[in-house]
Amino acid sequence: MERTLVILKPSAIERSLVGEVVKRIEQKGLIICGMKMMQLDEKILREHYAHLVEKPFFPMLVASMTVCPVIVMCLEGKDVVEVFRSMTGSTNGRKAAPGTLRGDFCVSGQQNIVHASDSVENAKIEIARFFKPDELFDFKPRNIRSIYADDEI
Ligand code: IDP
Ligand code: MG
Repeated sequence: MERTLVILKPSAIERSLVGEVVKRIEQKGLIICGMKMMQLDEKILREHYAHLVEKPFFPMLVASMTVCPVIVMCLEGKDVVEVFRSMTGSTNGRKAAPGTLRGDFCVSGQQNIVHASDSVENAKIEIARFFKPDELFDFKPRNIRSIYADDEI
């Protein structure tokens, strides 16, 4: 099944929103196949946010992403990249729809609590950037047939 990368950003850690985000992931029926705390640095952020390195706000973004450790998660599910992007909502929390993580828990364009991979291709690259193979677990919960129909898995 498809996988995606999630980062619980320092804005989630410092505001004690880890449980809220994990709760929604579990309630939705997504499988957590990897999860760890780590301290990011500028080197990894220059890779992860390569599309933003030239933006004037990039130094501020690096500062905000390194202020404390983050929690990285790998999620698994059918179409999980699209599913979790829609649960995340628009980049700017002030514009994100109510019911999404950003729409419900933040009001900032930068301090927006979660990162979610934006394509299947990028998800593969991002998962390999943040996880070693032996930190990911290939298992299915025993109630998987209550989560998906037989022809969906
Ligand atoms: P995304 O997180 O919704 O995929 P991206 O455009 O990939 O959005 O930007 C990555 C992150 O960079 C955002 O989540 C946000 O934290 C930060 N960011 C994006 N645009 C701005 C901006 O205009 N000002 C400050 N921070 C920004
Ligand atoms: Mg992005």
